[in-house]
Amino acid sequence: MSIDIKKVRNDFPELARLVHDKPLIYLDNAASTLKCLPVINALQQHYTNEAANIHRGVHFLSEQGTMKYEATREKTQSFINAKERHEIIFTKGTTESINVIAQCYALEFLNEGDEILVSTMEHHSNIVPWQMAALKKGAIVREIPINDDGEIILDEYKKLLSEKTKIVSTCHISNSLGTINPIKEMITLAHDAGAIFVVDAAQSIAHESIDVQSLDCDFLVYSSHKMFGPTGFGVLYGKEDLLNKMPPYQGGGDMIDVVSFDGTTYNDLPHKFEAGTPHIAGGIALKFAYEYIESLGFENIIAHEKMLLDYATSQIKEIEGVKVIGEAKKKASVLSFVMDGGHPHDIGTILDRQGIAIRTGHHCTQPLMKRMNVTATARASFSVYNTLEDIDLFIQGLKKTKEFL
Ligand code: 7TS
Repeated sequence: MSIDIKKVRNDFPELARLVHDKPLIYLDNAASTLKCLPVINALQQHYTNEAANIHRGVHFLSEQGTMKYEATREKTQSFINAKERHEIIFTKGTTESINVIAQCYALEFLNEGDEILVSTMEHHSNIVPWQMAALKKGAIVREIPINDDGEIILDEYKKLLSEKTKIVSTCHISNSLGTINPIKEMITLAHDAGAIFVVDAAQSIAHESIDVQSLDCDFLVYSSHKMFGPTGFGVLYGKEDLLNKMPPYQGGGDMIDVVSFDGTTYNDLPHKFEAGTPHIAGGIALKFAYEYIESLGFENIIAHEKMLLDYATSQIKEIEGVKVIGEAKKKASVLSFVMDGGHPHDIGTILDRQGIAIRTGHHCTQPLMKRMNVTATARASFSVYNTLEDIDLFIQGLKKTKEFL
């Protein structure tokens, strides 16, 4: 079976719209994907017919909402193959998930001189929360270096690991380079050194099959909006024993057992980490994003995106003065580049006038930009609904841009 591209494109209504009177060519999928009909329908259904608060009501709508919301937790468990349903914590997204770990694990269990390792290619949300925790604890955030192709240097990583290392946190796939990191090997090495491992799966969740038990990662985080799901919703997977020993993140409704001025006790997992009314519609709709991805199949998604990346890479390299940033041997569907004589923002703006959406800038990875000796890149990132024609138009657009500049 392969991707039925016509059908897939029909499942994403936004692809039918015009931008500046041109058909939309959406190549900014690493920032956020478009939304598929089952997700849109679930959101509409909730707000039209089923809105009510969950977890606390005895009335029909509240119970129905609770069931649907909790069904997404069960689906999440099976999607990433977590051992327990209550190891799935719902958050606002990747950023919040990492902040939960930094504040409830790092701040709680790290001591002065302990080390947290993150790689050069991390998104700021996988650097800054660790720095904030480290600053308070006198711990040190150290950088796992990468080579010129944008790959983690495993020998350097091994050298950095020591009894001081308490946490290692890296992305599975880099948002700026597309590099697929050897996380399974890195997790084993971290565990051998006595450290826990956090996987930032923001860029991989829609592009690779993930099995947290086989990886044996301690935490894994991602955002729903990068996998055809709603914004403002995300996942924090954590091993039960770690989540149990962590204090709550925020205080409020739902996260308590008994509240009293003599002392409050907390709820069990997962609710201990889920204070307040969540993004109910978002949670309910995420289930449909998982099911949509499953209906396509990761084998087909990977094959389709690889075809797009290989074609786009070969085409872009034909354009004189264009340099690809990030040439890892194992790459996902992200193509970052710079062009002689053209600032990435200008490239992005000119392409936009042709209906082509790409991202430009530092992509929230300033240390990486410095390492690659650029201040910014232009980045095209592909998803399962993109076509070879999209890439032809993008390449034509780039050639026009080059003439213009
Ligand atoms: N980690 C990685 C690897 C990411 O790509 C992103 C978002 C985040 C964390 C943060 O996710 P959020 O959903 O909490 O914001 N990356 C991008 C991007 O590449 N362009 O815009 C957002």
